[in-house]
Amino acid sequence: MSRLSYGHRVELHSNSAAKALLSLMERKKTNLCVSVDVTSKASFLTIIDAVGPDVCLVKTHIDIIEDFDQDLITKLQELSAKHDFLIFEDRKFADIGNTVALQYSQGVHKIASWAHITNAHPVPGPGIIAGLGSVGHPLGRGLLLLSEMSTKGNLATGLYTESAVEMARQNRDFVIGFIAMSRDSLHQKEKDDSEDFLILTPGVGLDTYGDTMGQQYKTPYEVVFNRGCDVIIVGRGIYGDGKNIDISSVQTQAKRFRQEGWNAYLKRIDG
Ligand code: BMP
Repeated sequence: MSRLSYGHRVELHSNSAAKALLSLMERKKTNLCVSVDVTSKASFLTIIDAVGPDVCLVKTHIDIIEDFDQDLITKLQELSAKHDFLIFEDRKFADIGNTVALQYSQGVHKIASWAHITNAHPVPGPGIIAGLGSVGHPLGRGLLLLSEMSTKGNLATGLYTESAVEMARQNRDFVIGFIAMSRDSLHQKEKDDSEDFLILTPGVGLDTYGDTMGQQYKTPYEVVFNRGCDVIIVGRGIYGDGKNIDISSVQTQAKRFRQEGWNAYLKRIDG
């Protein structure tokens, strides 16, 4: 499956967010997602406008923005239209179905109203998909399950990962893929050509191996070519610590990661 082009995989999905993301990657020729983990509205929008031409997806942690308001969402949506990218709120829902449905649709952020994609930990069991799906599926949204994590010592391994994949298989209309470190957990069934999941991978860097809090980085080539992942998620590798943002350096780094990710993908489908 991972040897098929993004464009060829569009028709293997029924979910509109998955279709839109695969078409966009094919059209724009990028598999780069920038994770914009800064705390002011101004920096957030500045970085997104700078990286917009090079990304397929912008990943947000909307709850870290100090001066969040509805205008930020309006501007984010304008940038999404201007630069042609989708929006992924990295909310990591992890509660019972009834609670996550409320967290997804209500409160200050009303995530379901603007995020094309969000994600959840599978730890509560299938009820979390039912809860989020009751809100997101009618809106054409897509869900990613965290079947693995990038950090040292994380518990999402072995049977846990396999169970996450099974939960996704039971809910393919809404679960479009995984946050994972490789395609390995899917291999057996993906031989059956009707199954296709997206693998989005954080913990991607080119100049450092990690941080002081357990993050571990792999290169775009390693995750896309060797491990068969589809989208590289890069944060600090592009904008540093988020203070004193140097726009031209942000743009240079975004183009660098884009090129590395795309070349690894071309080599993979050529394979
Ligand atoms: P950075 O490239 O700056 O290390 O940022 C990585 C981003 O990906 C963060 O927003 C983090 O929340 C997210 N992430 C991760 O690093 N590892 C995971 O396993 C799952 C994540 O969502």
